[in-house]
Amino acid sequence: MTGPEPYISDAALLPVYDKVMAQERLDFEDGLTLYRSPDLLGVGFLANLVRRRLHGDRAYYIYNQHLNYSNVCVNGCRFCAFGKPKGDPQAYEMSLEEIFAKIEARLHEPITEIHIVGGLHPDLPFSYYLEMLRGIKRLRPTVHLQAFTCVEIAHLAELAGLSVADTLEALKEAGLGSLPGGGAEVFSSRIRRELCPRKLSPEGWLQVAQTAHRLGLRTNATMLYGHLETLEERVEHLLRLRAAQDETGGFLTFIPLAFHPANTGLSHLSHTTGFDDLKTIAVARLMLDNFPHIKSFWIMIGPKLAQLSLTFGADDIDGTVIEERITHMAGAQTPTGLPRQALERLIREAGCEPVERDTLYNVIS
Ligand code: V47
Repeated sequence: MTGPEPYISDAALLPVYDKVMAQERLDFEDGLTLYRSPDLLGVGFLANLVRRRLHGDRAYYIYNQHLNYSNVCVNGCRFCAFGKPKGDPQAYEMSLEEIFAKIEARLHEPITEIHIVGGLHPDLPFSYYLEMLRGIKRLRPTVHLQAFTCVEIAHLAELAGLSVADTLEALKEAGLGSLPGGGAEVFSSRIRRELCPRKLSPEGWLQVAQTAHRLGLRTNATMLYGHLETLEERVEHLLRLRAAQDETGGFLTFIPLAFHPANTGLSHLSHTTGFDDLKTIAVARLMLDNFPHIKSFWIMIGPKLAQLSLTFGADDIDGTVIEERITHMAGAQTPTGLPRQALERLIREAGCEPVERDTLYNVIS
């Protein structure tokens, strides 16, 4: 290769190319330049340079099971079709027996992670959450429990009358392995006022994540994009995550979440476009230089785009999933699960090597 010109047609990207080659940190203006550039292939080329530097041609997936134990939620976020107030005809909460039956029904499968997320239930006792983790561990002693977003953790701490650190310690003792990345949405006070005024603040979300890191728990991070946020607010969100990661280093994976409008308070909005989905993955890979992994969640952007994202900065396409409600309540047309062979085929045909991982990215096969 003589220079980047055959791969980059937008001259505005050339200074960013120089920084990427020199492994220099990108700043707010670089983030905006990347987002504003019409040269998607150029931005993808830059993100792919970083992705290959970190992971070669490996692409990860996991054999996991999702469990959404209850959709009862006191927050009422406008972008969410999943959460319902208590007493709503569509509200549900699983008993511990129902949860254990769901785990038992799939004991014959080589599941390595159970991903557990729910709404903010007003009155389920803290013991319910502890017993949930303990009971699942009894049934599947070696499984990794990735459970409860930072928002749920703050809510449980309040319910239990404990500090966040003591809440996390108690959950860890009951079997908690790591925290999923949900609930971050966009760290903009304007967006939070408009869409989720009752939700844990950005500072609160970051504090829970960093407390978890200090206790030795890894956590993920997300950004819900494609609703009312500006490009500036997206870049700001990424920079706040990067600054937090500089301090505690416990974030494992960043997952951009494409907004699904159906059945939400924003149902008049359109879906995200493929261009924006790929661009967002690529910008995340380039800005989050201290995040080991960028995951495209195929449930939200579809298997075909998730496959393409593997050459736009993503090194992970999540997993088998099987039963997912948050995106499907908001109108997702994707399947609710994919078999291992389908995931491996997507990865292989993208020119990558499929690597089955556990939650902490230890290689399984
Ligand atoms: O926090 C809610 C988002 C999140 C909608 O950590 C919506 O590996 C799109 O965080 N359209 C939960 N998104 C899911 C989540 C997640 C998913 C996969 C992997 C991981 C991980 C985390 O879903 C919520 C919220 O930000 N969400 N409503 C909607 N209408």
